Amino acid sequence: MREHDEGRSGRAHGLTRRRMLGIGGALGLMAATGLSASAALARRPSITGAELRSAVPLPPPFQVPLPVPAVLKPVGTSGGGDRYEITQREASAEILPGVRTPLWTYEGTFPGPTIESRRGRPITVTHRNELPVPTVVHLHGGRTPATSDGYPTDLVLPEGWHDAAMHTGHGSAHGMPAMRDPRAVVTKLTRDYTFPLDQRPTLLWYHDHRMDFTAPAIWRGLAGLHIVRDDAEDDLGLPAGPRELPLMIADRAFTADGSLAYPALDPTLRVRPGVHEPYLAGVLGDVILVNGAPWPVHEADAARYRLRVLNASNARHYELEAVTDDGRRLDLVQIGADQGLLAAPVTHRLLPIAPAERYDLIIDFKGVPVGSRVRLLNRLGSGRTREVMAFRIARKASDDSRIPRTLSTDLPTWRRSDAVRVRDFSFRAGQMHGGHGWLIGGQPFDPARADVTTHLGDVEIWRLVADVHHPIHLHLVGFRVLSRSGGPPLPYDAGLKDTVSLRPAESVEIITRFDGYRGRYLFHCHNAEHEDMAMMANLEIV
Ligand SMILES: [Cu+2]
Repeated sequence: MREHDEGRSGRAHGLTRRRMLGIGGALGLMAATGLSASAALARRPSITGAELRSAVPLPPPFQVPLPVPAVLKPVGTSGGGDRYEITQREASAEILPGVRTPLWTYEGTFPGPTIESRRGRPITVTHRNELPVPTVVHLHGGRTPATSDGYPTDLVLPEGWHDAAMHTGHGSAHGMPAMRDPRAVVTKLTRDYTFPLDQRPTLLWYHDHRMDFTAPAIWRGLAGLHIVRDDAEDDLGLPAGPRELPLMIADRAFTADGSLAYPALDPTLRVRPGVHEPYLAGVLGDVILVNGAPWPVHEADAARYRLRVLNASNARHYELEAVTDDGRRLDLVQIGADQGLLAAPVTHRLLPIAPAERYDLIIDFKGVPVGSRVRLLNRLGSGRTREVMAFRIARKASDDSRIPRTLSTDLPTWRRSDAVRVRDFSFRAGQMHGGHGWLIGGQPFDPARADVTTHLGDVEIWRLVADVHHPIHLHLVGFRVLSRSGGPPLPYDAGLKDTVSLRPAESVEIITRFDGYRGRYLFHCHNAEHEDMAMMANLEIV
């Protein structure tokens, strides 16, 4: 049976000019120049957010070597699984040459250490919070029981944290009522997160997901990679070892003393959430980091490389291209999406990537002259933000890697007729308790409200519509993109996704099956500032 859920209807209608003015940042500026909303949207603004400018001298591009985050070693093995320990603590790092930058870190580094796991082999990660604020860990893209999924109120409190501070703090910036959540499971100092990892191999990432404060916590450094592997993927013959590189791309800005700049209303991140007015649509930096290094360079063989790209930026979108010194664009051969291998490779010349999306790419440096460079550029940037990183081709080399024509045969094949329900959700700016908010279906996030209740195993179609850019992420499940604005999906929508990029005024249909575990999960915008300003909703699987 097919039922249409109109409960949180999000019918597409044009943005009003008033609403455009209300959201600040780039779009506010556009509205102020007198463009009508429709003209503004016709221009498809490339950014949603406002850019901070660094107050320190920035290094020239392509000088700092590309770091590759260390792989974390398990501290033990028990019951067929591995145990890890991560301490969340303050540290400082030399991100810009000659400049010390204080950070909040997992294990003292940014990015945090990479966890490498095997499909179906469970792991437990004990996180210990030595930071001055509560934290929550979410494994993005993980098929994780709700108790370990990092619900935003499942806080790990630091030593000496008083509940009073927490409860007066929640939501005060936007006048929200204090969000006491009776279902929250709060722990003191440590928490064991258990990940069964019974899922397709892919690049996941873990990051902070604390209620109201996710954006500044990620910005300060609380993000790391997690790679799930399996035998079938190992046997494909893809580039491996030193020719497989994870690339965590994130923009940041720096103050005169070398600290990370961030327009928090409360720089202690203890009490009052939110950012200053010009940044309500998102915080962008003017320095592009890859694996924590500014515009790095990597010495490469003239051979195929597997690039596992994550956009870990709070709000910045990129449109990536790989350009040789003589102006040739190299193919970006996509072999995987957020949730693992595609059925077959898809070749791109330009690849848009929204916050939290991942692409698994093959790039072939064979034929690029030794001593020359291939620059990874961002077509949506301007000035220094047009550059991302470079590969310097250091030597000729043999290459026995391959790109099989069939990469996987286990992608879900849900059809429209499989869906038992269709739901509509709008993602739009709006008023929230007298202030600015980002709303789903016209409502700000409330842990106590059941937004979506579905049955384990149900297939549903969701129709998502946006005002400005909103990368929409579902916890627990992967989904497939069915359509964009009534037309077919775009080439980069292939495969199984967990985050879909809604562009201004766009509508997207996705289809998924809610399987895995019962419990309380989330879906939300992964523009981290939007997420902190209430663009989240509950997904209850019963
Ligand atoms: Cu958003």
